[in-house]
Amino acid sequence: MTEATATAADHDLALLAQMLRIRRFEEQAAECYMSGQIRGFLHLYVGEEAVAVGTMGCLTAEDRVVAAYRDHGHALARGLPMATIMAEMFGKATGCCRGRGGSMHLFDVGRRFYGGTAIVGAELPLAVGLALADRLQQSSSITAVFFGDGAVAEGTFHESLNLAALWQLPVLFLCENNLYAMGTRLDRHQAMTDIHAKAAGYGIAAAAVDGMDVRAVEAAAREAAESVRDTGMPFLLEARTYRLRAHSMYDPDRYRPREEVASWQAREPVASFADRLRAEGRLDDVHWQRLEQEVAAEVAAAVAAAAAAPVEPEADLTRDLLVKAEPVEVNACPG
Ligand SMILES: Cc1ncc(C[n+]2csc(CCOP(=O)(O)OP(=O)(O)O)c2C)c(N)n1
Ligand SMILES: [Mg+2]
Repeated sequence: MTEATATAADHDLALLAQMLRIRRFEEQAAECYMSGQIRGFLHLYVGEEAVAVGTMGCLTAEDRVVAAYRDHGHALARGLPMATIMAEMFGKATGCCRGRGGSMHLFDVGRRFYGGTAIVGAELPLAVGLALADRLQQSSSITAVFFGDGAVAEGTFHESLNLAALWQLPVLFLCENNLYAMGTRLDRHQAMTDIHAKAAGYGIAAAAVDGMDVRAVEAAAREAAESVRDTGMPFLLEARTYRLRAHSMYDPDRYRPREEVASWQAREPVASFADRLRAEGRLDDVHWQRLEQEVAAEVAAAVAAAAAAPVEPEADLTRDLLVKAEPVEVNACPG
């Protein structure tokens, strides 16, 4: 094996390991939810791993990342420690937001990971604002924002694309088109379902990619990120993917034909990439088992640490509150 092929093989195995970490983390999170250790909302990223993993490697540590509420995979791929994410989901003080944000609000300024946003479409103007700040400060960072097909129906999608193009802002818009916004299929809320084609209306370059294929995502994301860096202009990449679990833990998932789910399941990104690497002679059973064991140990350690961690002390409850506690005079505002 030449040095170049060895490096390519290592890279592929790293992609596989990242996707497996997300998959096993999500499966464990579902179990912790059923046992009552995780409460509130929980949206799993199972089936969509190739999108976050394929994209994140094309960004530098100085770039900025914004995600929607299905954000565990993005946070893991961005390098937030698994234990910190799990603790956050357990509502513990050792979580990345000291347990105040939970599953939908993972956040880490040091890693330039700005959410986790529960409001559909809210991630888009946030990303435009971050990119505007970077442009004004003449920074070379770009901002990548992940959003769902459901966000395309929001006004913020159009406003954000328009302003990013008008003000020439370095935003990589990454639409995770998994065909559904809760129970609403894309063709029931969009007159024109080719999401990337909508970018033309704002003069923004765009492409679509198979979001189940991590290599394809990586190649497309690299081109897209390079375009944003080289031109300073936005780019819209639509990754066509599928969530293999229900929308959230509350969703009975009765709106999707079984054959449809099965056809996407057959192409699920972790197993299909592992099969491909086996066929190429880059992965064998021993390696796969070792990988599974390493990931299982990391997940188990994250759960144990989260379970043992304290909740935030009561004395800290008013920490970070912006509103003063003094009574406000009613009708103090003239007119
Ligand atoms: C502004 C707003 N409207 C409605 C909701 C309720 N809601 C939560 S998730 C969701 C669907 C979003 O679908 P999509 O953007 O495709 O993301 P996916 O769940 O498929 O990842 C909706 C409508 C919300 N959170 N925010
Ligand atoms: Mg969706």
